[in-house]
Amino acid sequence: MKWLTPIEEHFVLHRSNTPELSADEWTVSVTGMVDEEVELSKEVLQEEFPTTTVAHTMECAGNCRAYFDPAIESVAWEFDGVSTAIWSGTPLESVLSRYGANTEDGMWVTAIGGDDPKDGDDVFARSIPMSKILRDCILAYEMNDRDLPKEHGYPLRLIVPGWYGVNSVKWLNELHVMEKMVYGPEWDARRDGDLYYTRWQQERYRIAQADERIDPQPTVSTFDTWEQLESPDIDHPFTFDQNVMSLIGYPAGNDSVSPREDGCIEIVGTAWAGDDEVTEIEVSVDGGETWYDGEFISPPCPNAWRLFRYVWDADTGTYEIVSRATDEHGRRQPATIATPEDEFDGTDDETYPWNRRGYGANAYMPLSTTVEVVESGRSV
Ligand SMILES: Nc1nc2c(c(=O)[nH]1)N[C@H]1C(S)=C(S)[C@@H](COP(=O)(O)O)O[C@H]1N2
Ligand SMILES: [Mo]
Repeated sequence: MKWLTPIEEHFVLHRSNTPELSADEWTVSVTGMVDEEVELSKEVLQEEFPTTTVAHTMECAGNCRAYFDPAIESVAWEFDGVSTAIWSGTPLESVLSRYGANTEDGMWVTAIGGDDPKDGDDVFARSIPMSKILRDCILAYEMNDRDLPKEHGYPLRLIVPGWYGVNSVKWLNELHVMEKMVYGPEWDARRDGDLYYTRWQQERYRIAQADERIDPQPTVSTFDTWEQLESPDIDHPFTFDQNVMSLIGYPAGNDSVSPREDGCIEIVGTAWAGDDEVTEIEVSVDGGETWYDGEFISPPCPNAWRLFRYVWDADTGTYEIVSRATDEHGRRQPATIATPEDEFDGTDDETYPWNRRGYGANAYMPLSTTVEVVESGRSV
């Protein structure tokens, strides 16, 4: 298992056609509550602003959607909607401070994509709270030390480290500094009157049960997705910070494996917790009955996953292998995904809420794999 995902293996997802853009012509405008509205080219960003690098494990909010029952109509990710890359670009904080943006707590920055919608009239726009923008968001123009590839947002994209992929707007066109998130009639139909900016923030990518009406809202009292799920006062959480999660990479499902010379099998995987730290990893070889502590084998890195292993003294037989992680706040992956009949919309150790678009699932049991341990060939 690799810590860094090679670009060719990094998952790709967007809801429209990939636009054909040229870095020579493309600019990002900074608008809204700023002293001076400007248009910035990639060249200006590279030459006049500091450069910084962030690691980011990006997970699609729909990762693991394939495990919902009844099934959800959308990209049916199993567990492959997650990757780790190193992104380089301009810290957003430096741009906002140069142009006199209002960066008080409670402000938002709405990032607008330059997608090329085919038949829809929705503009891809996401609002990010100012506290997160100032902490670590960047305007990225490089990925793993190479020019950003077209499908990952060339020439410029927003990177929101540790948050679900949907927040990291590709082909970034505009950053609008505002007092609320993208909301209300003026954004439903902005400027030319027939472009809708609110759908991807207010209607999609919010966690809701089967038939509930989702009301648009100008703000939300906490940003961490798990905290929103836990809060009785928040109705339809926004998918911001990634929930604690883990995956086993070796052995892979339905494999037969033989132990090494010493009779052990090294189980290896990754664990992450968005922009929180992942602090504990446990491994089970009997489908979640008994748990053993795994050990992290890569150092902690903000906003990125950590590799872990568990050295398992394995006898021959059939086993069900699974892992579960806990974050720095003591929040642990739940066992299964609920059904709509459960009408469960909170959090506990047992179940993750079923929701109609299949967002945010971090249950471990759907990820368990059956492994056959065969003779090691070791001489007795
Ligand atoms: N402009 C734009 N940005 C976008 C999207 C999109 O449709 N348009 N999709 C988002 C979603 S849902 C995800 S999961 C990530 C995926 O980023 P990647 O393709 O670089 O992995 O991009 C996000 N940024
Ligand atoms: Mo996504």
